[in-house]
Amino acid sequence: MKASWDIFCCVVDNFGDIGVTWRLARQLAAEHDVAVRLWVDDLKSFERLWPAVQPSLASQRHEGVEICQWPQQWPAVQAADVVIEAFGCKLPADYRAAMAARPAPALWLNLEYLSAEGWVSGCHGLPSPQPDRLQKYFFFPGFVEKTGGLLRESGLLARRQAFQADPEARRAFLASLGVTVAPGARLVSLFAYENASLAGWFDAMAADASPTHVLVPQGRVLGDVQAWLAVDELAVGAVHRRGALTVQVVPFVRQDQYDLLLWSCDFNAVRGEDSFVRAQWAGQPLLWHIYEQEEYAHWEKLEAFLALYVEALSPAAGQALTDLWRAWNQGLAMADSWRRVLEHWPELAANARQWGEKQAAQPDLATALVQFYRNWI
Ligand code: TRH
Repeated sequence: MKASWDIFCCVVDNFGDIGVTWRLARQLAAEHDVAVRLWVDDLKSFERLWPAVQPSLASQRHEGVEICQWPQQWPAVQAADVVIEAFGCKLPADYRAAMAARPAPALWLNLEYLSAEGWVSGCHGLPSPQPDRLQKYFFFPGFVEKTGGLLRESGLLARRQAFQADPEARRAFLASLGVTVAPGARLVSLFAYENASLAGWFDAMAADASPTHVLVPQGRVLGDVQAWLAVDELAVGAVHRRGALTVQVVPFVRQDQYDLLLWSCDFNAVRGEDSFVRAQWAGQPLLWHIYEQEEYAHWEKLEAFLALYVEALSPAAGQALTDLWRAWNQGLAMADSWRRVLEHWPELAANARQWGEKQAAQPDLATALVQFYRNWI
């Protein structure tokens, strides 16, 4: 009989919580032959990522995953063999009781947020003592050995490489979004939170000698784009030109299509957790707008990642990228660091590809979870 897995997702804000858990659920069902149930408390956010999801349904199946609305009144269900509590969301008390009542114990994993900080490898896989015979462990994704790795579907890099080697596939995908890129223009995708640095960065691209075309999916950063363009409204499809810069609003696409957007661009500005990882698999230089945490805790995460990511770069290229990322995350001027990033472009592009390949040489997160379960049984 197939092992059963229950994944619990509480949408705190934005799309990262459901973005990660849905990606994991899909991969477990598709590649590891397990029965996956995904409990989600906000199906409307989910629908944005996967439009086939119907928010009114208590239960539905997509991509081999049983998707259940996490109800106020918890139903009597059997607890699964493996239970994933994503990002510290609290399991329903009745479900915990169902776990304790199982004849064979369930494996309970707290899937943590992604961080490159050094302490992560020391905490990955540690037990978290619980009453009632329950066995809970911390599971940390990460970029280095002794962490749980990153979400990466089987064959992902080969699919990306085939797409990037096929100009017609790129052209057709962009055309489906209403995008036509002028020959020689640098294509940039921009997914970010509100950001005070945007005006300075856009000024620099507008003043550049070579053309840049920025695609902005509908979302939180549009207010800053609108202010920079000095327009009252920015609907999907809007295209504006200022100097060498073309700015275009594109729809928020389905999660798997978002990969194609990242693969199509020469540079990707991303945010949060899931888009950040997908941009790394795109193999192109990137800019991360990290999710802000209390007491500036996000800053150490940003610096820890940068330290790893620039390791193989020349000091000048590494400094240019580091300065750009710091400026973007502090609302500072971008013109100087962007100019230096452009100077080191070929080196940064090669590093982005190598970084993706190095990461892909480690076991992916779903495989690591399945292996952890096998070792635990
Ligand atoms: O949306 P995010 O900012 O999400 C999060 C959450 O806020 C979470 O609480 C926080 O802790 C975490 O960040 C760090 O960013 P993220 O993680 O990149 O999620 C965005 C998802 O949206 C991702 O799965 C990609 C998807 N997406 C699409 O499917 N289509 C699109 O057009 C775009 C732009 C994104």
